[in-house]
Amino acid sequence: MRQISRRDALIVGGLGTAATVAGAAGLWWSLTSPQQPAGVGGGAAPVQGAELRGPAELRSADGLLQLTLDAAPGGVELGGRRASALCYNGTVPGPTLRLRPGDELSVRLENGLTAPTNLHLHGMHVSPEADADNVFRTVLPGQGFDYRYRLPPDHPPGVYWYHPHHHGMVADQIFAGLFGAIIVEDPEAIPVSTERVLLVSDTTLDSAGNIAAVSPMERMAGREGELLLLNGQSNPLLTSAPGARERWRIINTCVARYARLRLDGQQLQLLGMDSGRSPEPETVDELLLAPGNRADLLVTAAAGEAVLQALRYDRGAMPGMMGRGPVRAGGASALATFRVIGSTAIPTDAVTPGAATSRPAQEDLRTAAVAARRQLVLSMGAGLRGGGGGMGGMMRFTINGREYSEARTDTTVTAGTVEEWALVNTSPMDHPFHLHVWPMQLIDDNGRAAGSVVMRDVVNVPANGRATVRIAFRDFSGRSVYHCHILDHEDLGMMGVIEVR
Ligand SMILES: [Cu+2]
Repeated sequence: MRQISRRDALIVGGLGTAATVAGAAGLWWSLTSPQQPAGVGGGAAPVQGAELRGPAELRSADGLLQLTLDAAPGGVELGGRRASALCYNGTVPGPTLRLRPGDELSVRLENGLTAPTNLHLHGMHVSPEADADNVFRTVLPGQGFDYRYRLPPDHPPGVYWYHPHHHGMVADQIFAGLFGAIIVEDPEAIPVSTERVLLVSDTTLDSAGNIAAVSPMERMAGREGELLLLNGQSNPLLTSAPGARERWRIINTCVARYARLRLDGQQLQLLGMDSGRSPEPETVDELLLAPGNRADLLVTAAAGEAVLQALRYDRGAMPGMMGRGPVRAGGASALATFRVIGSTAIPTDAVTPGAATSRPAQEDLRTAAVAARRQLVLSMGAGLRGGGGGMGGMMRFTINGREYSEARTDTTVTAGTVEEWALVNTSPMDHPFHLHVWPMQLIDDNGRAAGSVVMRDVVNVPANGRATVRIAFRDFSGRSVYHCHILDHEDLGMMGVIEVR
């Protein structure tokens, strides 16, 4: 492995502080989520405590949602500071799309950026081909493209999201603001007093309000921004009344940051994660959302003020580093403040827990006939990326020893079959594994067998650990991808091509 330059070492994981450097390569740093600094990027502290804003909502009617998404630079407020970001339709996050199973979604994507882009519907069970969820398509600057997606009539309801997926630029474009929520509505609405769409993101602004560039070291670690944001705001205020039952749709859109969430003093019930549904609401104290994961949560409000905390999560350390750095003080960052005031005004019979329990039964692949078993090994290694041209000093990020190549098909699957994949992580960092189009059922999570049907489209594979999933390759055929959802790792090559035929 080539030595890491001191310059690289000084720009570390979103801390903005110098790492311990003992000789050029004697560097170590923790990938624990950093505490949100009080003031960043030129000394201006993020403005906190404003009332939460929600993105604009666009809803399908008569089975169709038709819209234009303009991806372009724009001036927005991030954490209360003026920022030059990348926006969909002028905002960060972009508009929320509300769809129903069986709908058609028609999106005209206009590329007003200076770089190529495209569009991916994360977690959606739609075709990966032609003008649908085709990540191999490129939309050049100044050009547009008409995407058309048809949701199957039995598409799972839940929380999804959209973002660019042009290989090599995914992390930069999402870090700069290109993401938005998709809600696929339940067949029968769950009665709640308030529904909130909450997009967790992070980014770093320089003193001029531009999105900060990141170093090769930050890319290898997976960048974590200095500003932790909820709907583009820093620690916004959510107000509610005692007894209110709220539905929170939480999306972790961060490039690399794990969201380990708590809301102490309030009752939380998990309806589902990703496209997976709990058979009945599951009481939880804490939620871990890897990058890309979503939670569908019921919050029953109790009087008082609670802080939605993002706790530190240790996702491992870079390989090949020596010694241990200092343990940093501090713990959680405040993602939002939940203020519950006033008198109980919610008719409790309208929000009985039973009203949320009638979930459609999910198929259980644990008893399915398995047509093929595969092993996918996620590795980080010394050695020069792509022969070393231009990216000297970068570690290799591979799946089964290979870096991503669009031209190569890594995995060929027979349409209609069920496969079992062992996801093996030989590196000392966690990698959240994402498969497009076809949801994964978690069978074994690092030695713990799943006790129920757990459907995910992002499965965290812990450092030096493993996970086993089963996948039903139903409904759609075509070429698509799987990859690490630390999007810097994806851009660096930790992605493979699957063809279902
Ligand atoms: Cu990774």
